[in-house]
Amino acid sequence: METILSRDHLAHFPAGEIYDGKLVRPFECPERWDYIVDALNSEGFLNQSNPNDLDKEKLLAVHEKKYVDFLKTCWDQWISSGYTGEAIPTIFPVRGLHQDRIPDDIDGKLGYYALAAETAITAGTWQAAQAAAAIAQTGQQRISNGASEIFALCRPPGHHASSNQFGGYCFLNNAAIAAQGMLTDGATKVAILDIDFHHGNGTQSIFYDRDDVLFVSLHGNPKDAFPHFLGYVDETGEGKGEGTNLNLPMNRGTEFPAWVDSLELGLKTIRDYRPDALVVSLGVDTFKDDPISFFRLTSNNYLTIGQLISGLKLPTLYVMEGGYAVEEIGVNTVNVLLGHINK
Ligand code: OKP
Ligand code: ZN
Repeated sequence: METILSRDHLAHFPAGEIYDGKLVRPFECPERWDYIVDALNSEGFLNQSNPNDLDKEKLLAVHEKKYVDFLKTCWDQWISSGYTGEAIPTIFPVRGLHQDRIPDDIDGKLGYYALAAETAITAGTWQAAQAAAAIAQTGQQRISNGASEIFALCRPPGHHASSNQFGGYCFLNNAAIAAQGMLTDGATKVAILDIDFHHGNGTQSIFYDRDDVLFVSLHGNPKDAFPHFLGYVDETGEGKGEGTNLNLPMNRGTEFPAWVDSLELGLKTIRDYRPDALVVSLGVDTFKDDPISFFRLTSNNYLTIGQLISGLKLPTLYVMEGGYAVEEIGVNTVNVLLGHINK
């Protein structure tokens, strides 16, 4: 299996995340990438390539131009406003406030385009986000050209980013860009399976009213888990998209037998949908020792997950999302890929 990766992820390394009433070192940190590459190397996944340049037109098929322009210019405007720290949103267009007036001031703009407050924008954020999107897109191009499985080692992750919002460590929705690219490049139907611990609210919202993308997500029950305000079972799609969104939330302490029951249901739904290709939003924050999540999967379980997904016999693009038990992230991620190719 070929991996697409880039060192440009290093440009995004914020010093602070709001957590526990403090600015802490972000859980989503650059060395996550190193642990994954080390594990790829030691398991013989030596076919590693850099991405092609991002196709801007395809980016704009998923994200609003104004939002992309905001991401591009945010840091410069932050600095020219006289700030010296990292750009963190502090006010949001919540209930009772205008939803549709975009402020000029950077504090207003940040809040307008933000989903949450933990995610800082820094000098290199746009460069890294663009590189991650290019990685997913290059993986997509390989699949569209006939590859059967590709690993897109994206960092920062993407599944919380909607067409016009960042947050949850995400800026551009790498998996959505890949899925949309597959459609543009000839697929009729694509399925996205999101197995990150957190609900992929951004991906869901991007495709919610469409019937050419099936979105299936296994995640911590939003009553108890980030992103808190989306990811319930009754969200089944709307309009033409009714019936093409499946949320499988699970409660605190969920272990593999129950988790895999949800996976089997998700896989059956994907099979019945008969897509031309599959995008997997691959997060390994379902691991028992993940510091911000509450499922109990073990390292061996990830081998089984890869095996089960490969049973779909679909061209499959794995897109890296979360995983914050940093020392185990490599083994857990590469176990999915090993499971997939060993069948
Ligand atoms: C990004 B991805 C938990 C705080 C959660 C944000 C988590 C973003 C996860 N107490 N903070 O889906 O892995
Ligand atoms: Zn996650």
